[in-house]
Amino acid sequence: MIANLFVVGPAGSGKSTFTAAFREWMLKNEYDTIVVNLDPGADALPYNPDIDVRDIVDLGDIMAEYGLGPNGAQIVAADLMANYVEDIKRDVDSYDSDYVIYDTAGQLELFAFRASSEFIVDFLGEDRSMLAFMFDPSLAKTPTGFVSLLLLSATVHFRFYKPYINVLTKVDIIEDEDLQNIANWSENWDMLYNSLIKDKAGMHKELNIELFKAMEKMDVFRKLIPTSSRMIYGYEDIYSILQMQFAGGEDLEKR
Ligand SMILES: Nc1nc2c(ncn2[C@@H]2O[C@H](COP(=O)(O)OP(=O)(O)OP(=O)(O)O)[C@@H](O)[C@H]2O)c(=O)[nH]1
Ligand SMILES: [Mg+2]
Repeated sequence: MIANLFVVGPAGSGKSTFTAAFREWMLKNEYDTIVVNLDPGADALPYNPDIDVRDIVDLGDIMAEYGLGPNGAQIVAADLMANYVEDIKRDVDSYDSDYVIYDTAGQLELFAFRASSEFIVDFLGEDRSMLAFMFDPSLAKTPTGFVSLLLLSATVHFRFYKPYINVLTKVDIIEDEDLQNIANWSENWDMLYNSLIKDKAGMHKELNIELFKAMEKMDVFRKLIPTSSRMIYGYEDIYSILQMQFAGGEDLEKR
């Protein structure tokens, strides 16, 4: 195994579609890759998972057994997954695949803020894991939305303490002007700061300065990788980052 990529992000940000499209790109380029669905609440997936946690943990059963509604059952399911992590790892290992992409729970907090997830990521990914945090352009196109997502991705990083990348999804449906703004903000923090001040004129300037200083210290500023699952765009960049992180940039032999 070369690398494990855990795809995380807010509900509807494009995790499952990203997972499907990245796998397609990897396989087209002959990189041995499997996909694991770690979302017990997934209804329909845009890919056929090689390993599917829904085969192990069934939301309907949990609702019946514990007398819970769908939200409570999702929480129990997220924690129950940890009990089966050895089985999942055995399945993953049996593929002997170079790359493993993990699609995670729809609601970010189910993945990011349960103690069980930390254990699951450490156990499955060992020391070869990276997180890919999805930025939905509908939120990222406003300065406050962009800063909120930066902070959220930093919080997830803080929880797992693994290398991470920030990915902008759905660039095929975003206006050119919005895309340009997001690109500028992701590369030039002064521009982000100025847009924030303009957008929220009433916001206390000092507060923003302190917030930005803290963000800089936390190293949350990083370039966003633009992608589109519709256009299969941006996946070479994701692959390159994985290579840089885990294989020193060398393009390893295809199988
Ligand atoms: N146009 C376009 N739509 C996209 C893209 N990626 C995702 N979508 C759409 O965005 C919606 C949400 O995508 P999903 O992949 O289900 O997002 P998710 O984060 O897995 O969602 P949950 O697991 O339900 O939280 C779907 O309607 C997708 O078709 C993209 O690159 N381009
Ligand atoms: Mg999903």
